[in-house]
Amino acid sequence: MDYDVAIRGGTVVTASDTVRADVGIRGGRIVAVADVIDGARQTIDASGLLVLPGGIDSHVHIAQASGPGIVMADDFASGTASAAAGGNTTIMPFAMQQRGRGLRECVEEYRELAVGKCLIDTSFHLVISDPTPTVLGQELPALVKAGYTSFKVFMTYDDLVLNDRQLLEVFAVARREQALVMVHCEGYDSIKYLTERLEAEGKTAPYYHGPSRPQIVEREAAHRAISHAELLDVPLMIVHVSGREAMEQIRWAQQRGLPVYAETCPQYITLTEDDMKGLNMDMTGAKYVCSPPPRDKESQASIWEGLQQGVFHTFSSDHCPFRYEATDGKLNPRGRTSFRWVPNGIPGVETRLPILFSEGVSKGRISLQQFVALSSTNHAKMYGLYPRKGSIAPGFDADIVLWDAKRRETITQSKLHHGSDYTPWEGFEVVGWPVMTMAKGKIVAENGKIIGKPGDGAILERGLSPYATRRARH
Ligand code: DUC
Ligand code: ZN
Ligand code: ZN
Repeated sequence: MDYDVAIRGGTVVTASDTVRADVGIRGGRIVAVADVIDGARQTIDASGLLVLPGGIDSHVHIAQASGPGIVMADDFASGTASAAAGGNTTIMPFAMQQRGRGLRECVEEYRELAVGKCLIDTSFHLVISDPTPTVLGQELPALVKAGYTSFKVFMTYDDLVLNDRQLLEVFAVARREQALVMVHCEGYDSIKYLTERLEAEGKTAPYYHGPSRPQIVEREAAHRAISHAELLDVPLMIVHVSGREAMEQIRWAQQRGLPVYAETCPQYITLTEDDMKGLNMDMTGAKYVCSPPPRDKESQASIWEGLQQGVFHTFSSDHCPFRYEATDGKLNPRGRTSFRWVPNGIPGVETRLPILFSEGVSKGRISLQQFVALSSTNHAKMYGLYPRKGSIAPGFDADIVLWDAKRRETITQSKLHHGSDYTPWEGFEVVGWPVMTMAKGKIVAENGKIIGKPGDGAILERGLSPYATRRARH
């Protein structure tokens, strides 16, 4: 048998096993995992390296408008290049409906931005912000059938928030179509109330982003979303969980047997609210403003507990890149000074895997199997890409990252490929680094150098999530 590529001498790690094996690739797919693979046109020496399924980041924002005049710092070329350099082979951004517009036309616009630009495979979730009868009765069911099998709803933000009645109506469609609903759990009215109170007290520095949306606000919304989902008997994915309070709601639901799933992110295991103080409460704190906000050390410890015990299924970046020093950036948000105008979100698609590996595997908090599950396999399973993506076995796409588990690196902006002009992890030291990323059998990034080309990545439709089909098959 002949192969296009053989990856030889490495240690193959999946969500269930660690084995010394070679990997044979033909036509962009894995066709053999064996003791010895000879007879390949190209041989890659992986001795001393881990051979992992490419990272799947199921929560990123690319080229999304974020209010008037504010656009994200990554387009699909830079966002996917950055992802690939960080060891990822698939990303899942959002196609966001703007209020007053049809869902289908918004989706088409996002697709247009992505087609021909992506270096790695890309698959969209939807965001529903205007659940009109046409959206719920026609557009959404048609889009689920067309492969957009997950969608996000928000419980906050002026231009995105759904009220309880609307949430229930969207959940009902998810149940009927067996799509997976993702929820941003933070309570709109509480945030608005607290924001106005803080501003009236003159507390407008970026630091007060945290006190304007404390854990109680996230916990209340998580409980409300879980209750609505239970009422309608629909599975739920709660995204970007920041700390103990919301996590305990999720664990409570899971212990009652409810199909409630959860995601967390690097910021909630490494950053704290103090980062938003910047230098002496100046605007540099804006570099860490994201929602929900980073919490405290105690919350970080609870998130680790949730990662270790399986409360969390996915670990995503929530890459939401803005520039700091730019007219559309975080330093001078729309010419205003209050934290309320700082765009919410931080870049992180390229640093997600090194941070989880270093803080998790290198520090002995999670196993290699848990790392692979949390960074790749569970994303594929959760969002209908399995068994095409998310593991190393015959039949899977040859989406592979060669990983140096011993390599020490210091994260710094000059090493990264995203469109932001900073990283929140400047100076952060990690042990474990991606040295080569291969997507569908072709090298897309090697040692920080981008080799792939825009258009190499496809826009993928997905199957239904087995987690959304209620009597779960997973
Ligand atoms: N929610 C996200 O999912 N990403 C960035 C900001 C936000 O509120
Ligand atoms: Zn969100
Ligand atoms: Zn997000």
